[in-house]
Amino acid sequence: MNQLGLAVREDAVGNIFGSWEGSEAGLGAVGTGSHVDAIPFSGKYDGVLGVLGALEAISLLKRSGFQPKRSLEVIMFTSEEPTRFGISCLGSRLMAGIEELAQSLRKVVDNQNVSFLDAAESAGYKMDPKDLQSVFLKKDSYSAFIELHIEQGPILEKEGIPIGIVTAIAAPASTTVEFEGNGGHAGAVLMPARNDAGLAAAELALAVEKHVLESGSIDTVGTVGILQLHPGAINSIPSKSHLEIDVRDIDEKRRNDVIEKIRRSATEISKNRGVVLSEFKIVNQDPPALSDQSVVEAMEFAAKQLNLEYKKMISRAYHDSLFMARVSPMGMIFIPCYKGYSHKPEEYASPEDMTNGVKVLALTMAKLSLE
Ligand code: HGY
Ligand code: MN
Ligand code: MN
Ligand code: MN
Repeated sequence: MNQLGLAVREDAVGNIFGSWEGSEAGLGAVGTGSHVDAIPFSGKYDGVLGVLGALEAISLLKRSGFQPKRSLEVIMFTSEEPTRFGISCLGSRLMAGIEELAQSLRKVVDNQNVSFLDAAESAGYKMDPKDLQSVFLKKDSYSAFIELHIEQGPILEKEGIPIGIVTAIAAPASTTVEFEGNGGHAGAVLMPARNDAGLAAAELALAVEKHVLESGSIDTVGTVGILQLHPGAINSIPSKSHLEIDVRDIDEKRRNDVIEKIRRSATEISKNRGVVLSEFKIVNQDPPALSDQSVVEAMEFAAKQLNLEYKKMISRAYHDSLFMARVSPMGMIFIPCYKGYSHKPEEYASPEDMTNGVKVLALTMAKLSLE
């Protein structure tokens, strides 16, 4: 950002902004950006493309002699992927002004009992709890926000289309569940005497799949991505189990119905197996987001100008854009990725596809900057 001559600033939680001041800097800026953090054993394009690609788009506009009217801003968001403190997209959720999150971050601890405030301080972000509210964006800070991202699905590659224009982002939700039983010796406790918390978790994991499939829509998806057993020894009956369940859909009500069925199954399983359902917590249950028509039109204009075929599509993964949509007109540009792979090391996007994405982003921003 410094090398490009952008004015760099950082907020209390480490969202980083690089601004190219326009001739009418008092107007809402045109923002773009994404994240560079990642889940364990992930790829290197998810998020990173939207940050480095944004810088390249700015560089391209500077090299071509463009003069922005509205300022252009690149944002690198804090903590999109990690859920160390229970919730993803920490930076963008705070920017969107979610008051309950600002309140909960004052006291939340991770599974090692380290508080968010202490963790932030050791990462160089010492703050007073009330600084969390300072991250909230002021009204009309952005007239548009556009995120460039790999598709994370197979459609563009399969159909040989270089650009995806996102019209909506599916609605994610996550839940944590815990069962507790008596545990005991794996040899000495006979089967009729057991209440195995691990088996309760296994049964619930299968119930998640069943309820998701029962929705009857291909758009409903559910995953048990974390399943932990305590004490985690081969010769000990699990006395505690912990599941984290991710459910998504483009239809919010249908997704919520699935979560309700999972809740009922958890209660039923705990009764049948004589274990205690010690937690059923909905961590987040976000609504979907629609792209803004004016941003979609600008992206279509850019793709047409560049002679690039495009397809309108839904984002099934979520992004910082899901939360930016609450405070700014939003749009997203997708590019193909190898076999649709994402959240695994084989993730790949070709230089040619990335170049196309950067060009569409640059032209979209230029157009929106002059409006
Ligand atoms: O999980 C998601 O959709 C995003 O990659 N954080
Ligand atoms: Mn991701
Ligand atoms: Mn991402
Ligand atoms: Mn022993």
